[in-house]
Amino acid sequence: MAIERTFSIIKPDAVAKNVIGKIVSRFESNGLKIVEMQLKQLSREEAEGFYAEHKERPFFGDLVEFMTSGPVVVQVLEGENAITLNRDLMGATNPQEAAEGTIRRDFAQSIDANAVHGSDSATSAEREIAYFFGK
Ligand code: RTP
Ligand code: MG
Repeated sequence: MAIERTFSIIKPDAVAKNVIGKIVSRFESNGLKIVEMQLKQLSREEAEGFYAEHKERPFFGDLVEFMTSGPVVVQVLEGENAITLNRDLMGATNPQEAAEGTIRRDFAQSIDANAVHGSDSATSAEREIAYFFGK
C-alpha cells in the first residue's frame, strides 16, 4: 500500500468546542502523521474558492458563512491509504448517519457544523494541499 497525503480541516465548531487535541489524537493513533498544520481564520474568498465545486448547491452560502465563522485548523495528514483512512475516521457527512466511533458521530452536531473536512480523492487532495500549503 502506498504512502499518501490528504488534506484535513478541523472546522470552526470543533475548534470552538476545544476538541482540536481529541481529533488530532484520532489521526495519530490510527497511523496518520501531521506533516503540515496551521490555525487560521478563512476569508470569504478562501472559503468560496476552496468549496468552488459546490458553488451551485443550495447550501453553498451557509457553508461559506459557517466556514468563516471562526478559526479552523488546516492540516496535511500522511500515511498508508491516508485519503480513505481519513474519510473512514471522519464518518458520514451527516453526523446522525455517522457510524459509532467516528469523529463526526462523537464531535459534530449537524450536517453544517460537522467538525471536519477531508479530501474525497487523490485529485482533491492534491488540489486542496496546494490551495493552502503550495507545492
Ligand atoms: P467535506 O467536503 O466538508 O469534507 O464534507 P463531505 O465531503 O462529507 O460533504 P460534501 O458533499 O463535500 O459537502 C461539503 C460540506 O457541505 C455541507 N453540506 N451541507 N445541507 C446540506 O444538504 C449539506 N450538504 C453538504 C456539509 O457541511 C459538508 O461537510
Ligand atoms: Mg467534500
